[in-house]
Amino acid sequence: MHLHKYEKVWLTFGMASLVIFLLIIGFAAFWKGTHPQSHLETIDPNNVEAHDSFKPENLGLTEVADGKYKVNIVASAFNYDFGVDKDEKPVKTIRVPQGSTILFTATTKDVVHGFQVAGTNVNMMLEPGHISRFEAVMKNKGEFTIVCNEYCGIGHHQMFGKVEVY
Ligand SMILES: [Cu+2]
Repeated sequence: MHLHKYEKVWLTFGMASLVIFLLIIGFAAFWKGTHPQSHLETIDPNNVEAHDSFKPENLGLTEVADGKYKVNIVASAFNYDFGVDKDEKPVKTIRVPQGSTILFTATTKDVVHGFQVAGTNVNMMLEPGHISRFEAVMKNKGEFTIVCNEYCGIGHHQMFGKVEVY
């Protein structure tokens, strides 16, 4: 079978691109730990408080065992609700020691939001009617900004928070 020179060039280019893309996906998934969140549970977006995890007193950080934490979050335009501190001020920073395991459980009351902890492998999509869960180990010390990476409206840039690993 005769292959034209340009055909060979394009075939090689196509196959090389495929291999490169698969390597990038493999690197992100197996080395960097980037995985989609669990989306199996559903919830009524108009009544998220009915779910135990999203009752106002259960929001934010809770230590469940030594080095194991859970963080419950309700997202809405344009805020992440991590509950309130002892002075009734909204919590914006989650503090955990290095090496902690955190189970993030989040949902949204209105539109699709993102929940990314920049610099870690935590990156969830929050969809109305679904509960997103993702467990991550905080391997590195530092301050990691929580950002919404799904454009959700005019106040999108005001959705933020922080994870501080000490
Ligand atoms: Cu947003």
